[in-house]
Amino acid sequence: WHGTYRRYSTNLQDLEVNGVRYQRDEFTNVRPSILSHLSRNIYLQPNHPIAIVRSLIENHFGSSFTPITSLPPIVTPRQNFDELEFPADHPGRRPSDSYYLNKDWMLRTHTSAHEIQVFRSGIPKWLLSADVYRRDEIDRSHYPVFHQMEGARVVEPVDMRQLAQENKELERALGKVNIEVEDLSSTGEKNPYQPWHNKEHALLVNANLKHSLNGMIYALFGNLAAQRGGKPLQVRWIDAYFPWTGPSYEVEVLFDGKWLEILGCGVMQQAALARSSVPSDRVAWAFGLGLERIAMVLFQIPDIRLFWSQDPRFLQQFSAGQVTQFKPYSKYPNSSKDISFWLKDVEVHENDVYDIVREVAGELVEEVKEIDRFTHPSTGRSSRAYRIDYRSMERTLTNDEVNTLHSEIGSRLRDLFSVELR
Ligand code: FA5
Ligand code: MG
Repeated sequence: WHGTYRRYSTNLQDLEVNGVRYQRDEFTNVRPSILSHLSRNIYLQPNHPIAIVRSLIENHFGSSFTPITSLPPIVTPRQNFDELEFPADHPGRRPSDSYYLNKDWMLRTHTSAHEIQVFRSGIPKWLLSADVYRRDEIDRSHYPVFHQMEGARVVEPVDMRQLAQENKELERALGKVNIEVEDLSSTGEKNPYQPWHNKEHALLVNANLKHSLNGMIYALFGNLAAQRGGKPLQVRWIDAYFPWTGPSYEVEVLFDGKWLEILGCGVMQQAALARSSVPSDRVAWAFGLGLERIAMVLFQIPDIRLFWSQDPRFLQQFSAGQVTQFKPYSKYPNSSKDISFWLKDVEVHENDVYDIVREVAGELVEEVKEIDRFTHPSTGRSSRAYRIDYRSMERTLTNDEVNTLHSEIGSRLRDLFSVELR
């Protein structure tokens, strides 16, 4: 992919963001259509569903957790990966998966990119919300820009006794509500505690993480009980792996008959925490959750692109502090078109195809699927085929309009990757 990718980036204009110039190099892969999201700040607009979910969570945790909402998205790979113990060859580092301005600067792929700096500032309990960027597939639940909230808590040895008390209270409160938590994790075995931790402290902090997040989940989803016909809210904890936490978990909520992953979390690895100059006798937990995932469920928003809509028919439906059911104004017809091509000398990564589609058609694309991948047995030539579903959330697209977009996508694929359209 590397060769491909170099060709791809040479077509960019000079890269300047907020008055800062970034020298292009072989890592550069951000596109203007992505950079245009940097100034939107939808998570800061009080009446926007993303901001409403953010406030619900902030209110649930209360004023002892400091909200942080102003950290810009351009970070170093060191912040996004190295400080969090990501190995040098981790796939997330590849330009095929992440957006780079150049080899030294990138768009954060998760809010965890700021953990070390926030711990370093000495704030013991905090909630950080921000836009994050990932090169990913295109469908109704994936968009290259989404929002995460990171939460963390650092506990000092002198506070452990109080933490035990707090855990009891949290557990008691959860016993009184209609929630069923299934713990499928194997903490202590395959998902071990850290050997250098005081075992008793590690157990208390781990339990506090679980109770705190179960409480938060109930606060968010508990009042949807009517939709579940009075059945308990089902939550499950499963083992996960993150390089900077141990034990590590993911949490899923049963919604509409499907398990929906809403967050990843764990007890901070002491090596990562030490990087923030946090004294070695403290133990911390951290989590990162997807605000869109939660907002889609709470507000019944069927397509992730809607969050970016500037249409008053969308925006005027929501107001601060209120969870209301989204009323679709209309579902406009879609237009499905295939594109297929022979590869020439360069491999084409599917994320490059998705970026070109977004670049040309933006939010007018609902989904892109690879429908065929074929290598001719005698000539050895390879072909690819993609199906692109065009649909506006706001109006009916004309045939001419769709044809123009579709042929522009073809031309760009041809110009950038020298593919031969079929
Ligand atoms: C992370 O991003 C970790 N930084 C979470 C974490 C924080 C772990 C602190 C440990 C300690 P993950 O890639 O699983 O993990 O993403 C976390 C959540 O973000 C997911 O559970 C999901 O709710 C949301 N998310 C991830 N990818 C997408 C996507 N493409 N679209 C919408 N939401 C997403
Ligand atoms: Mg995950």
